[in-house]
Amino acid sequence: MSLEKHQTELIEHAMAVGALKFGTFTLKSGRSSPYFFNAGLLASGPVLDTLCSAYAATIANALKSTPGLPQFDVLFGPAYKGIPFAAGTALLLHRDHQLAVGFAYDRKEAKDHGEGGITVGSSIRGKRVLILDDVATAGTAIRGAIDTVTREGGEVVGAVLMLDRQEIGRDSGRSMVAEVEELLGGKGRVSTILKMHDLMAWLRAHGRTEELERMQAYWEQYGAKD
Ligand code: OMP
Repeated sequence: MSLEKHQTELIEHAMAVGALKFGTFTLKSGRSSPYFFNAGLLASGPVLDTLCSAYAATIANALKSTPGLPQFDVLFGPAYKGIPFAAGTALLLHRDHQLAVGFAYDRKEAKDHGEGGITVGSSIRGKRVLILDDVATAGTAIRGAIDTVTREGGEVVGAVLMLDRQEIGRDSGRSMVAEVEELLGGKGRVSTILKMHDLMAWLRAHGRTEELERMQAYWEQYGAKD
């Protein structure tokens, strides 16, 4: 499996800033993982450029594929980490891919004065919305974002993720992606910049055998096989 340029750039830049680490980490699920990707550390102009360029390229490719992402009006980045990522990606979709879309995000706490409401930015009511999220493991965080958009009157037509850890979803014993795609109307509705297997391909290409073996063992235990 060969990686695309934007995938390699994201892996290497994320490692350089300490956002992607190999070692031993405890996840939200309680699983002990041989790697962890903390998107909150992608926090400088250069690394934001790398990440948002990768999101924009992934979205542009997925819009042209079959089955792929449907057309959408607004990119929704859940608070907090998704806010700068959605803004940066909307900018690059316009500048590099000639796609004009709005961006929006939620507040963690609803505001009861001024303009009120829980979403900020472009209106999502009655709009086709693409959710942009960072890491998905069992799919709990992405489901929360889908609920928020739906409650505010938007139609979630798809999602784009920075990293799909390729683990089993919350509900059915199938992969997280299969569960979320079903929720959103079918195959192709979830696109990702990187999957766990892309990280493994990078480790293999760089001769990092010990880390690769630990990743393989984790995948055999917790990976989604569908
Ligand atoms: P789910 O909600 O189960 O899909 O897990 C996604 C969340 O797990 C992310 O929003 C993070 O809070 C956290 N996480 C990471 O950020 N990076 C990882 O590599 C792994 C996790 C995790 O705990 O599973």
